[in-house]
Amino acid sequence: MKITLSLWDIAGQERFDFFKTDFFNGVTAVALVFDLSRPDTFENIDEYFNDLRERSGNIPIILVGNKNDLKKDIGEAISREKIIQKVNQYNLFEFMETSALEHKNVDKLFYRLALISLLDFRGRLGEIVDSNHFRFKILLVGAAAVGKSSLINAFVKKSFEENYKLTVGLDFMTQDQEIQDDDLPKETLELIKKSVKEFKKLTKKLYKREELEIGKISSEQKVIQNIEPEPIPKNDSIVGKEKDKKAKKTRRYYFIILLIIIVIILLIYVYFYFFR
Ligand SMILES: Nc1nc2c(ncn2[C@@H]2O[C@H](COP(=O)(O)OP(=O)(O)O)[C@@H](O)[C@H]2O)c(=O)[nH]1
Ligand SMILES: [Mg+2]
Repeated sequence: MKITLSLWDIAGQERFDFFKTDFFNGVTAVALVFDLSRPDTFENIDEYFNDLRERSGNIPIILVGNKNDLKKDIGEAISREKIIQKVNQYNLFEFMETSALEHKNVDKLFYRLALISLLDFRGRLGEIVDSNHFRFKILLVGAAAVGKSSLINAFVKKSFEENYKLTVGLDFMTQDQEIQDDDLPKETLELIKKSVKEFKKLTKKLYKREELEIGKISSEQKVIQNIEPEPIPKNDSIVGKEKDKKAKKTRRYYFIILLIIIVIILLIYVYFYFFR
């Protein structure tokens, strides 16, 4: 089964801005990444988790402890118990240690992300490319400099950069991944097959409807002839016209008042002249 992974990587600093956006729409699985050498990035997990649940419901999440290679120098900065407790507390799919530097568990991580997307298959529009080809949107979240971009780079480009390059806003890459049917439970395969069938039916219907609607249009209507330049309005825009109308109205108003005043003065004059 071919899976095309769309990998979305966000800048950790922009958590608040990012969680307000639409980037969560259609996400099928998330890697929640922290740095095994920096406990503060692990403490952050709760905030990310809550935001994720709020925005994406119960999509599967893999907890990732990156920079496993540093362990041999600094030892275990975050206790195993604490990590396991977090996995249980939040019902995360699993925990995995990785090293983008040494390319440890990198391919496995993305394989698992593709796999859990299939396990949690919801057959949303856009996920099914073909009966044997699916497209999933994977998101990597976590604090700044935990190695999100490095993990994606290691997986897609098989390379690693020492120099820290800040991700600005959002980065996006795609990569194909083969998944063995044997790795999926029978029920999941059945569900996927059923979804594909329904999806095909639905697209057929949509096509038919489109054909019907297009069929209604007469052939003359379909041809747009006589393409002429549209008249360019003079400098008087709509706003200008509105202003003109208003000015005219006030002018008329002042004229009527002036007329009334003249008439009154005239009447007073006539009164004094003839009756006194
Ligand atoms: N030792 C070690 N350093 C890493 C690893 N992954 C990333 N880094 C380094 O950590 C820094 C931040 O990585 P980056 O991928 O940009 O983090 P992001 O902000 O989460 O995208 C960079 O200097 C990387 O070279 C790793 O597995 N081991
Ligand atoms: Mg980055």
